[in-house]
Amino acid sequence: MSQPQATEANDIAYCRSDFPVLDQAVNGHPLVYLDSAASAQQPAAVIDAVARYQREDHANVHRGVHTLSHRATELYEGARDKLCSFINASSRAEIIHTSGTTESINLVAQSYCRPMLQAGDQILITWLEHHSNIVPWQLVCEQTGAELIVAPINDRGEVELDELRALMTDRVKLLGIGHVSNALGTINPLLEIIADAKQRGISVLVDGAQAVPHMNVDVQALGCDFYAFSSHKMIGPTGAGVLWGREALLEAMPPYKGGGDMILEVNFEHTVFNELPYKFEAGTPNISGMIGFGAAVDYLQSVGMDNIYQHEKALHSYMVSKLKAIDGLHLIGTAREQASVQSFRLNDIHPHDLGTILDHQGVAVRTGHHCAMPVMQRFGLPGTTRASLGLYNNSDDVDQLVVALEKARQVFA
Ligand code: C6P
Repeated sequence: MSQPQATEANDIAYCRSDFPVLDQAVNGHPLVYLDSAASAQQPAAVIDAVARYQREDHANVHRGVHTLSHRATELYEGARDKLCSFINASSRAEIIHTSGTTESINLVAQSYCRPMLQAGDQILITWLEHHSNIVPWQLVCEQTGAELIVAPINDRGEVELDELRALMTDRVKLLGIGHVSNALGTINPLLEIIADAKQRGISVLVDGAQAVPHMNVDVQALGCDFYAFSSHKMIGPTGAGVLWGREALLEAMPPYKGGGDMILEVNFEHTVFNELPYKFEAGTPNISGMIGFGAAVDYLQSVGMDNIYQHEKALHSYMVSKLKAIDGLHLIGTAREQASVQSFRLNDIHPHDLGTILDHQGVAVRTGHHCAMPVMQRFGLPGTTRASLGLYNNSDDVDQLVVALEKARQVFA
C-alpha cells in the first residue's frame, strides 16, 4: 500500500496525488471534485487492494477448503477486524457487513423493531434525516401500527434539543438520528442526545454515513445501540457497509435475510442459525468491496482521523468565508457545529442549472434535494447546491469553485 508522506501535522494536502481520478481535466478544466458526501474518491491503495484480490486471490469465502478460498476469507475477515478497531467496537461479532448505510438501517427496522413494536409505540427521528433514516421507519410503522414522530430543527439547521427531549416519552422505542446531516453538514451533539434517550430507556440508532469518513468515531464512547455507515463515503468501494450493534441486542434479534452462510444446520423442519456476525450475512457477500473497505480504513488511519478532521474544518471555514463574499449567495445550513459540507443558493438560479454551469468549468458539486426532502421543505426550497469536501481537497479547489460561481452569476445576470 502506498503510504502518504506527512510533511507536517495537519498538512494533508499531499494526499491528493494518491487519488488517481483527481488528476484529469473535465470539460477542458482541471477537475475540482466537491461531491465527496455523495461518494468519495478512492486512493490507489484501495484500487490496488481490490485489483490484487481479483487477480490473485478471488474465491468464495467461508466455503472452500482450497487455498484461494482461505486467502479470500482471510482478507474478507481481516477487513472486519480493521473496522472493529476503527470504530472501537468491543467485538468483531458486532461488525455486520452490509451493502451500506441503507441496508444497515433497514436491518434494524425489520429485525430489531418489527418484532417488538406494537400499535401506539413510537419511533422518533429528526427533520434533518436522509431518506434512508426515514423510509425504513415508515415501513415498519405501517407494518406494526406504530407511529413515526419527528423533532424539529431551527433556521440554522440544528435539532431543537428541548423539543427532541420533550418527544422522548415512554411510547418511544427507538431514536433514529444522523451523526452529521448530509444536506446541511450539521454535527449533532450526540453524546448529550444519546445520554438523554438512554436515560429514558430508548434505544438509539445512529446514521453515521457522513461522520465516519471525517472524524474519530468511538461507538462505545457514544453509548448508542446501533451505528450504520457506508464504505463508498469513506474512500472505499460502493456496495459495502457496516451495521455495528451491541452484541446482546444482535444475539436476540432474528435474522434479516435467509440463505447460505447464515446457518449452522438446515432441514425442512428447522434451521439453526449461525453465530454472530454471520447470522446477518446471508448469501455470498461483496468480498472485493469489503477488502477494499479494509484498505480504505488502513489509508484513513495512516493519514489520521484527527488530521483529516482538522484539515477539513479549516478548509470548510475558508470555503464559507469565500462563499459569503459572493453577491447573491445564501448559505443554507449554518449550524454552530458543522462538518465539511456546505449547501447554498445563488440568487434564484435553479440548483440544477447552477450545477451544470459549474460542471462546464470542471467543478463537480451535488444539486437537488440530496435525498433529504423534508430538510428542503423546512427551508421552503426545491433544492440546494452542495459543495462537500474530502481529505484530498485544498484551497485551490475552493478558489476554483468561487471563480466558477462568479461566472455562473454573470451568465444568469
Ligand atoms: N447520501 C448524499 O449525496 P448509502 O446509499 O446506503 O451508502 O447511504 C445512504 C445515506 C444515509 N444517510 C446519510 C446521512 C447519507 O448521506 C446517505 C447517502 C448521499 O448525500 C447520497 S443520497
